[in-house]
Parts: sequence; structure tokens; C-alpha cells
Amino acid sequence: MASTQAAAATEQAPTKNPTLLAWVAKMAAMTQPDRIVWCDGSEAEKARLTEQAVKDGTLIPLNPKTRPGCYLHRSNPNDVARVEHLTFICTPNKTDAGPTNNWMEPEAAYTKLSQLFEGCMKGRTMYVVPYAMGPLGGASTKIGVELTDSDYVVLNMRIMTRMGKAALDMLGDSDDFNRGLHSTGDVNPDRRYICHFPQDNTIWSFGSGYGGNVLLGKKCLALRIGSYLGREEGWLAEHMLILGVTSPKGETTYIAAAFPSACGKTNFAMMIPPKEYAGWKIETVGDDIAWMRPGPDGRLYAINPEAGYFGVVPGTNYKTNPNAMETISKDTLFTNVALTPDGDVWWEGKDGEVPEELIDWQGKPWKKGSTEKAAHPNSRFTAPMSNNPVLSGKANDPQGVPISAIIFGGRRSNTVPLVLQAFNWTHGVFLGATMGSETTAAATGKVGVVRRDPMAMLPFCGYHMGDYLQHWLDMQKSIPQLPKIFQVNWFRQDKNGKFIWPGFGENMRVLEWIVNRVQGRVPTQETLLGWVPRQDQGLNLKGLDLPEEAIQEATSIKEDEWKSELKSQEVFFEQLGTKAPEALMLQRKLLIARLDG
Ligand code: GTP
Ligand code: SPV
Ligand code: MN
Repeated sequence: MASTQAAAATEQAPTKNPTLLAWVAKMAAMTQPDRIVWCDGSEAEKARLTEQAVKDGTLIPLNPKTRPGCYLHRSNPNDVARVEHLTFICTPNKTDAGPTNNWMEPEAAYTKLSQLFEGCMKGRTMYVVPYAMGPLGGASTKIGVELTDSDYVVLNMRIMTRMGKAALDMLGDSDDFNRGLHSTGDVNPDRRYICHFPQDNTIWSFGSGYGGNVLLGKKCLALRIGSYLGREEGWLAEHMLILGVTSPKGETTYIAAAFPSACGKTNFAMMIPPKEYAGWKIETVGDDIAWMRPGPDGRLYAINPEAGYFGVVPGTNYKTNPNAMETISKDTLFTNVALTPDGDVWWEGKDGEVPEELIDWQGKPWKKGSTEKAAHPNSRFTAPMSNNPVLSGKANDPQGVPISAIIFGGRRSNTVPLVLQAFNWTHGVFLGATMGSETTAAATGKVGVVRRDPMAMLPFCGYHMGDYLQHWLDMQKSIPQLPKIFQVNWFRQDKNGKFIWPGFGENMRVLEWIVNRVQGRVPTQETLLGWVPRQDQGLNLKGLDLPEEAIQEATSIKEDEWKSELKSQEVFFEQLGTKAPEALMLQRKLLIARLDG
């Protein structure tokens, strides 16, 4: 059986790439699928897979009048988010993975997972999914091949990446591709592992069918393996959106921003400025991942390696994010939202009345007033970026865009002010390194607990966090025209637990200040933490219906809060041991001296 499949893999293959053929044959011999299908990315293939997914219940067609080309998928209720405790970096030495990653020795991991993969595709189809991360033909673009037994994964990869024949053509006969193996297995959390082998450019994912665990191009390749390659090759793989902001004078500034999972990247990347900003335009280059490398002109250039958005649904509406609403109006896969009686989808925070009756994300009847959520808090949409009305013309440019500012932002109900600018690159890296954020539903575990999340990369850094921070510091030498670094916090709360800052489109006011700082147009005020907008010539608050005290509170710096923040930062740096970069320890000392002085 196994050898028959191995032979079949070669016979039907639309490639002669010997390394690829040998690897597919080897994986097929282990997993023993009934069939092997090489995906070409065509419309006919999409139609075929969709039809089959509808037939087997994986996809529920939505009302073609209100949601043309859209489908609902319900994942196993035990499988609704990334599983950080089951995600491993498998390097020969434990110290190479560092204290913030789970580690397994590579041979031990291959052995353990081989036992799970052995025969797991019997009765199933193995899809061979060649894909490109980055614009086709680009110098920064990386090729991956994902073997999966899930038609849902194939249909998602088709949206999220440049998938199929074009990627295979770009690979040619090269052996330089990421080897991804995925099986949903029996969707048992006790037999679920997401393992990364950076030295082998390999990812093995077993026992999940959900998002970041299984769409291997995204968090696994573009961030965990990507960050490892970035350090070796002198670039940065980051959990960042990329946007272009154009002023009424026609001046475009490109900005990258790292916010942790479910902390506002997609929203910021496609926001519509408030009416006071007539003539300003925001365009999206990317909403989740940035690959950045120094360009020939000495600036830092960023590409978005993805081709679609795997975005948070709850909270999305025509007031908070009209462009996302347009984006998901057609050709979108919805995962774990609720179904309305007329075949549309619903979620908490959608516009309009709450429907009287729904089918909830688990397929159970739901009635208005129920204390249960109808949509899962981490329900997601998968939509092609070409649906985005404000997609940047540069989103497919293999050169990427020159980044003038980098923003770090967490979800903090206190402590961190609305916006500040770092004194310099090293201080900016310190701000990124000391980011904290309240946990969200994007990963399993408790929600709302503050944890250190350096550069929003805690769950995504493929090597030692201390080495990663040092790599950021070292990049300074290879970028003659350094981007300016900023920190923001949209999520400060008042005594009643209400967000003080209105956020969403109103974040344009903060963005304008950042643009003005980058262009050297406005003076600033120095504080203990960094430079902040001045009372005069600071944030443009015209038309913003917010009392003066609220602004004060959103921008306040409270020394007692900072004293406890510094303790929490210390615990994090201690964890890095001798790998805590000296320059960051000095930044820490300076901050303590300023606070005590
Ligand atoms: P990942 O896809 O998990 O990486 O998330 P993301 O960073 O792209 O987050 P996203 O933009 O999807 O926002 C997550 C949640 O935060 C949604 O429920 C949004 O409605 C909410 N949110 C986004 N921006 C703001 C903001 O400016 N203020 C407030 N209060 N909430 C926001
Ligand atoms: C995140 O959790 O940061 C996401 C969603 O963007 S997932 O693809 O599941 O990682
Ligand atoms: Mn993300």
C-alpha cells in the first residue's frame, strides 16, 4: 500500500522536482492516504473542493443573495484557537528555543509525531499544496509545500497565500522550500502537537483543524521559521500590520505596527479616518505579518507575505470597520460564527438588532437574551485581500514599501499612555521588548491576564527571545535610515471598565501625530517614558466628543503604576538570563533612575 502511494505521488505529480517528489513520497508512505491530489490553485479545483466540503458537512453554504460565495465552517469545540502549550520549537539544544518556547529535541519530536502520523490518512485524501509567502517572483518570497488531509485547510490556504501552479513554477527544481505536514488526526487535544524544526525548514502539525495551528504558511512559516531565517539572513519577520497613510497633499508614509493577537492590527490597517480628516487616506499593505529588510537606499522595506486576511469577527461592524465589512461581503469563509434563519451569519457586535433566534457556533439553537455567546469570541473570517476596498497598490509589489515608523501597542487597561515616541532605536527596542498585553481569545487559556509579549511575538518567535531582541538591536547597523519607533495603547479603561479612548477611526488622530513626528513637523514634550504630544501643537482633537479629563486619563503617566510595571519587566528579563541584551538592561536602569530621581 505504502509503496503504491509513493509511486502514485510521483506519477501524477505536475513537477519533476526530485527533492519535492521524494519528500511527498516519504510522507505518503508514513501517512498512507487513499489518494494524493496535487493542488493547482485553479477555479475548477476550488469549485470541486467546495462542492465536496459542502457534501461532507465541512462547509455550510450561506445565502447567495446576501453573502455570495460565502460559507460557514464549524470547528470542533475543543479546537477553536491557537494552542501555545502544544506548540514546540524543536532545536538540537534547548537554549536555542529559549525560555519562552516549549522545546522538544528534534529526533524525539519526529519519533513521537511519526507514531501519530503513521497511517493517519487511511481512507482520506492527501492534498499537496504548494504556496508562496510573498509576491510571486519576489526576492524576499519563500516557498512552502503543505501536505494536508483537510479540504478546509486547502480552501483557506487558497485565500491566504499565492497557492498552486504558480508557486510550484517559482520553486522549479530547487530544494529550498518549507516542508509542512498536517493532519487533523482525530482532533483530540491530548494528541495535538504543532512542531517546528527550524534547522530542517520543516513543520509538523497534528490533531487540530484551526487557523494558526494548521494554515502552516501563516504563524508557523511566516513567523516562527521566518524569524529564525531572518536572524540568519539579516532581516525581520514580525507580527505586524503594514499601512500607507496619505495626506491631503499627497504625501504617503508607510508604517508597520505590532499589536498582539486580537489587539487591533486588522482594524488599524484598514481604518477610515473621521470626518475631520477629509482628504486623508489609509491603505492596507498587510494586516498581520511583515517581513522587513534593508533596501538599497538605506531604508527598511516591508512586504506582506500573505494574500488574505484571517481576521477576528466579533466587534466588526460598519461603525468600527466598514472596510472589513465590505471585505467579508463575498467569497469569504466564516469559522465559528452564528447562522441566521435566512442563511446569513451573525456575531456579537454586528450592526443592527440582535436576531430573536440563531444557530450558535456549535450548531445549537440560540435565543436572544441567552448568556451564551452565539459566535465564538475567536470566530474568524478568511477573505482574499483583493476584496479590501482600501488595498494598497503596493500589496503585490515584491520590493515592498519603505517603513518610516514602527508602532508597538498592547491591550492595557492601565499604565501605558495613549502614545509616546522612543528617544532612539535602542530605546524603541526597549519599548517593544517590554510590551505587556492582556491575553485574548486568539489562544486557548485564560483571557484578560497581563503577560509580557515582546513585540507581540511571544507565541511566534522561533528561537531564543534574548537573541531575538539582540537581533533587533543589531539591525540598527544595517539600516542607515532607521524608522522612528512609537508605543500606543487604545485600551485604557475608566473606573467603570469602559474604554476611555474611542479607538478605531479616531486612532487617525494618533497616527497623524506619528506622521508629523516622522516628518519632523511638530515639537514634542519629554517625559520619563519617552516623547509625548504637547498640550499645544499636540494631538488634533477637533470634533472629538471626549471630555478633557478623559484625554488626561488616557494619556496619563502614573509613577506608582510604573513602579509595579518595572517589577513585572524585571521578571521577564530575568527569564532571559545572560541573553538579556546589555543595551536593554541599560535602558532599564536609565528608566529606573528617571523614576527614582
Ligand atoms: P489577530 O488576527 O489575532 O492577530 O488580531 P488583530 O490584531 O488583527 O486584531 P483585530 O483588528 O481583529 O481586533 C481584535 C478586536 O479588538 C476586535 O474585537 C476589535 O473590534 C477590537 N479593536 C480593534 N481596534 C480597536 C480600538 O481601537 N479600540 C477598541 N476598544 N477595540 C478595538
Ligand atoms: C493570531 O492569533 O495572532 C492570529 C490568528 O492572527 S491565527 O492565525 O490563528 O494565529
Ligand atoms: Mn495575528
